[in-house]
Amino acid sequence: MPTKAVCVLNGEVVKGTVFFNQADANSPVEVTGEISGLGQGLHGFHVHEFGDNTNGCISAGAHFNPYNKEHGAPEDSNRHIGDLGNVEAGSNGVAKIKISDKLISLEGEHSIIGRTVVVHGDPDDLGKGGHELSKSTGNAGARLACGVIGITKA
Ligand SMILES: [Cu+2]
Ligand SMILES: [Zn+2]
Repeated sequence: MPTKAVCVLNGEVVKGTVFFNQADANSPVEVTGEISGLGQGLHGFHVHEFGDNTNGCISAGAHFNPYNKEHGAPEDSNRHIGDLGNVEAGSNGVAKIKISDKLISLEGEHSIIGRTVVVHGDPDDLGKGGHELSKSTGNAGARLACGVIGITKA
């Protein structure tokens, strides 16, 4: 049975809606949607551990990483489950999201439902930037907007 989830990103300027769709527990998750209010270019895009926004996006904690791996690119085997790479905004500040990811799941022990999507101010260097934060956060900078991933109608 397919599982669907949605996340409304709500920042001061940055807003967006992200949809998650998984045909069954062993299928990749299709991530689609749109984010507006961004600066042109790449912006780190992750699932963070906690569905807690009590103190804004900071309360969402670190990247979702139940296997204690290093930060990486979506195609890397050594990556956090939450590492979805970057979204890219055009000159109009809008990023269209179209990601298919084999590691995140909407079912099972490591489901991302109830966790937080964060979009960042800077590009995620995918662990390869040589910065002291590259292997933990991709040095993606400020948290511009976030929202909790919730179950939606199938
Ligand atoms: Cu992040
Ligand atoms: Zn990460």
